[in-house]
Amino acid sequence: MISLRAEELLDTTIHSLIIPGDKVAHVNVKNNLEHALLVLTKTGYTAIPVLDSAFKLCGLIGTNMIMDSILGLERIEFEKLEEIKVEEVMNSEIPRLKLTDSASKALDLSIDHPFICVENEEGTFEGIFTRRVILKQLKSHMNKLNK
Ligand code: 2BA
Repeated sequence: MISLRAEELLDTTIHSLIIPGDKVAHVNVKNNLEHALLVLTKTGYTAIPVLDSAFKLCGLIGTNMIMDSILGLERIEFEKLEEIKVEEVMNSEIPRLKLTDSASKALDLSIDHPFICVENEEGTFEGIFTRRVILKQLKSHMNKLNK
């Protein structure tokens, strides 16, 4: 990934700063929670995007949402993991970015969201913008200022 000056970084579009879709762990909206929990556990991420079969962005699912949905009054009802679909539990009220949005807008959203999903004009998933990427760019800029 290229290293940019701060003004350039904030003015630039997020296009060169995203993790591309083929490198992002995700689940299908029709998968059951058992599969989603498996993907989350194996990848180590706390939340990942939910897509439909046309690769359109539907929402996010996280371990906390899954655990909350199988929490009974006296015990965790693990047997429900197989019955419940991701679409019943996911959060579909999520911020979205377009490839043409500025890094400045993405930085604002990163304050409250560890990652933001990026889609193209047709709503097809393109990748994610993470806190890690923007922090790395800012750190590189600060290092240059101190030299
Ligand atoms: P979390 O899973 O809560 O991860 C928080 C931070 O911990 C990550 O920040 C990263 O620095 C580190 N981390 C966690 N799991 C990791 C792993 N398997 N490999 C390497 N580093 C790991 P960010 O990189 O800024 O990511 C922010 C959030 O974006 C993550 O939150 C996760 O929900 C999502 N994410 C990042 N990369 C992803 C990917 N390739 N696929 C799916 N989701 C991803």
